[in-house]
Amino acid sequence: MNLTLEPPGPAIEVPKPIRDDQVHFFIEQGYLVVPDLIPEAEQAELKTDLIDIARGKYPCEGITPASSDATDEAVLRQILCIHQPHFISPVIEKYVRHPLICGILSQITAAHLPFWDGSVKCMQSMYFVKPPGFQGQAWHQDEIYIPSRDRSLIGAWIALDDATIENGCLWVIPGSHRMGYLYRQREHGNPDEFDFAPESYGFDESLEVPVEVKAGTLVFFNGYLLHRSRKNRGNIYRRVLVNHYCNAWSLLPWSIKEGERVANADRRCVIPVSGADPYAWKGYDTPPRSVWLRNCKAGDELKTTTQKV
Ligand SMILES: O=C(O)CCC(=O)C(=O)O
Repeated sequence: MNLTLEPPGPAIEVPKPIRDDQVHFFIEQGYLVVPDLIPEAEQAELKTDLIDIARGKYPCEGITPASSDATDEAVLRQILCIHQPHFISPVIEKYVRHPLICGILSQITAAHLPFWDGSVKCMQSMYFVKPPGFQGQAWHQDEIYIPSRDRSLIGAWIALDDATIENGCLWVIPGSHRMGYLYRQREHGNPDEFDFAPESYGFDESLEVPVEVKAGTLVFFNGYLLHRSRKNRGNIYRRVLVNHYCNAWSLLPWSIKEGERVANADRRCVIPVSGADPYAWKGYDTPPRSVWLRNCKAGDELKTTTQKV
């Protein structure tokens, strides 16, 4: 039953790649690991695009093109993370719309709601490079940063290197998303382990589990799930493209502007990726030609660590 009078956007058909028990695992635990989703050729395409972005292939604000005689390793060595690479790179945008990933998203993103038709939109991408010696991200819940209206924010974390405890894999607290509680935050006071973002606290950290995965694996996690990653203590990079999505039926009151009300604020720099966008009549904002580079240098360790790209 659809009572809306405004025409939705065109329907985007996607496959339904996972089983019901996997959908239920996600609803219950707040995360889901799907191995072998991205074949080696696609991983290689994403890794090449990372170098291209960092070398300035796509002219934009936020990237100073590296000199042509710099090695790939030197180009990546200073980068913790590139925010919103899909704004500038058609390759990253292609992976935002990856049919298998979006198919899974159409099964789980808002599967906790009694009524949902599988429609999903994307609002953010982040390309973590995380070279050896670089810090991780302290405990947090993504909905602190990108609020949805129905607890449907979801990260699709694409491992492009094996992610291990040594090189700073994700750690999660299974089930911590269930009540939709947002934990308090404070400065973490541990700049060697974590980058500058504050940490959530007020819960039993001993419940955390590491999510060690092979390259090509997808880790999906709900926006209320407590998660963190530690410093890269290995000697290989830990590259991950993580894209964020939510139910297309949810408004997106992200970065409220002056004079705006939370109730109807709705950022429209979004990409529909499955089903139909019920708010298509609002149109879409053109993304700026800019990215934000997070350089979190790990000081002198960088100069001495042997690094493999
Ligand atoms: O991959 C990481 O190190 C952290 C990712 C993360 O915290 C996120 O995507 O919200």
